[in-house]
Amino acid sequence: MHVVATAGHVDHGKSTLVRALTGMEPDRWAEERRRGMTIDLGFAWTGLPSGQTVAFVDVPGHERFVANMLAGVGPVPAALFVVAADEGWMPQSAEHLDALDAFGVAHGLLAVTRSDRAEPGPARDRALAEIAGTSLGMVEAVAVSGRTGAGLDDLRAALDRLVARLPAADPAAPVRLWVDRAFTVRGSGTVVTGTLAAGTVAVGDELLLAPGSRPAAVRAVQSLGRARQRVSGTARVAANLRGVRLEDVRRGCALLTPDRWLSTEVLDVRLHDVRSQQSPARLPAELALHLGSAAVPARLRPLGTGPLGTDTARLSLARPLPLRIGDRGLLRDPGRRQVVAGVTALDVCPPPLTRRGAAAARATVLSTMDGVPDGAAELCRRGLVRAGELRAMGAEPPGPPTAGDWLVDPDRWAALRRSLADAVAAHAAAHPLEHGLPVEAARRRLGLPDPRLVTALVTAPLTVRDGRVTAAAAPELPDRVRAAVEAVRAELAVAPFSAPAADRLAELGLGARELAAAIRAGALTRLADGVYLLPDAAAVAARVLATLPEPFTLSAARQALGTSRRVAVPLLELLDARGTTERLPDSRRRLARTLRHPDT
Ligand SMILES: Nc1nc2c(ncn2[C@@H]2O[C@H](COP(=O)(O)OP(=O)(O)O)[C@@H](O)[C@H]2O)c(=O)[nH]1
Ligand SMILES: [Mg+2]
Repeated sequence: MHVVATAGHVDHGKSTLVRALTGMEPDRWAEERRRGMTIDLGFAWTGLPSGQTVAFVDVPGHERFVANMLAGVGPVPAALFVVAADEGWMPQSAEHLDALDAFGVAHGLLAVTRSDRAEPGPARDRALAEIAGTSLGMVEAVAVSGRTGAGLDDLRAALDRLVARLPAADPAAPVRLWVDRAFTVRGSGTVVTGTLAAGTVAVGDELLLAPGSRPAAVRAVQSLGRARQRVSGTARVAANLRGVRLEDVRRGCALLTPDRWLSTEVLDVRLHDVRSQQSPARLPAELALHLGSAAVPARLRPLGTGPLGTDTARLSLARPLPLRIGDRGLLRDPGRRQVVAGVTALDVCPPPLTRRGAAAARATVLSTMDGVPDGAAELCRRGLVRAGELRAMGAEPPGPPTAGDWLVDPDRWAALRRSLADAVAAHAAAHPLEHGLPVEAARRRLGLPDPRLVTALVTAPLTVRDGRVTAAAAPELPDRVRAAVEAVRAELAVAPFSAPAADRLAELGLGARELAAAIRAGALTRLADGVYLLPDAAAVAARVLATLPEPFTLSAARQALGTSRRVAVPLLELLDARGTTERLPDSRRRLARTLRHPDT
């Protein structure tokens, strides 16, 4: 199926033409039929001589209802442009053409209607000249009369040629169904309709409703009035949803394949076809972004200039939209009732502009971007990004993830590896008793979002043991030494601050060389000459001391730790040096209020 939107000035015969082609009534509301004027979107469809089916989204031409027109045209890839032979080019002819151009609609056809009332030549020539300068380019023109039926067969043939040129949509693409109508059907609940650009909606699908990510299960699907198990874009789709109340959904919402779309309130865009009379740099700041069937208040911040003036800008939206790189939309000035510019989304997840000069730097980056998703370029710019997030932006990951779902730019990775080595060395110097830098502390120090990235960064001579990154090689202890060290560790596990006495160490055969090896292996730590404890002794001591009334004396600390002065004195000095404890002028101590090393 193909979907084509009508466009053109009010009363130029759009609805009459759709009625004549399809035998269906596009003006659904009684008020529309009473006033003889389209107010809201209408839907109708017909077979073409080739056997193809074309559905029409019939739009209102009156300037008061331009927002409805934009919601109908936004998701549709082709337009049937209508101009009346007897009236010729009119204000909404121009406004609708501006909108099609801003959306980047590339396929179209001109119908010169009411040609029973006037010679169609002048209106046709003017319209073709106007259209030629837009994204539609050169289009076929057919003179018709919705009243007499003259030219309708030519129009059907021309529609066949038009739809044959439309690019095929990918049925496997993620679904983003922009809702253009929502209503309830007695006994079935909420139904939404929309133009499905690509992808497949099937009975039983678990989709998400944006904004808000409310789960929406597809209970039933219809297309062109018939129940279907599945419908692939491009198509008109009606979906009966479970879990969604009518008040939860309205025009401008979208049904999404889960995890495949980013909802964003901030995006960087390229402006094109800026139509404001003013200098482009002085575009109004408060605009409306129309994209898909949505219309959202948007604040515009110009960023950079190109050959035609302001060329890139940041948009801040009043509510989030599910957007991808390359999405086309338009900006309208609701006050002046005027299409201001088309936009192409360049970056749907842009960095904040907080530092001085950030906007100018951003403009330089944006000047290199064209709205065609490029996974490698995105990764290079970001340094670090989840593969799923990149896909949700519309870009393919350039390679396999480095850790978890994380992709890392090679240059960034090399720099991170150097930073990690530095951090481990600095930590070892500052904390000689600790066996390496905790992975979580390394993650924070490197500003990484996931500890798995730290682990992935570790290569020889660094290693990870017991949740810490260390530069010390982990030499395997000879069996005899290991047994002796394990005996010491077992004793310390029971009494963490009863450092083995010299004769106990001698009895186990642990001399200076063996003890040094045990320290390198991370099995023990040396607190002072001849004083050996488990590597986590300082942290355990801090927890014990935290239970004491403050300030406490050395003697109170010694008793709480269940140890002697031989251990307590160097241990407290170490804690003082690390800022865990604070030594007062009277030699009593308390735990420091702000720990200088909260990581450890
Ligand atoms: N004579 C004549 N009148 C037409 C033709 N097409 C539409 N009309 C009339 O023009 C008026 C507006 O038509 P309509 O289809 O509602 O225009 P729309 O606003 O573009 O949808 C109606 O009174 C129609 O009867 C045509 O081909 N010939
Ligand atoms: Mg109409």
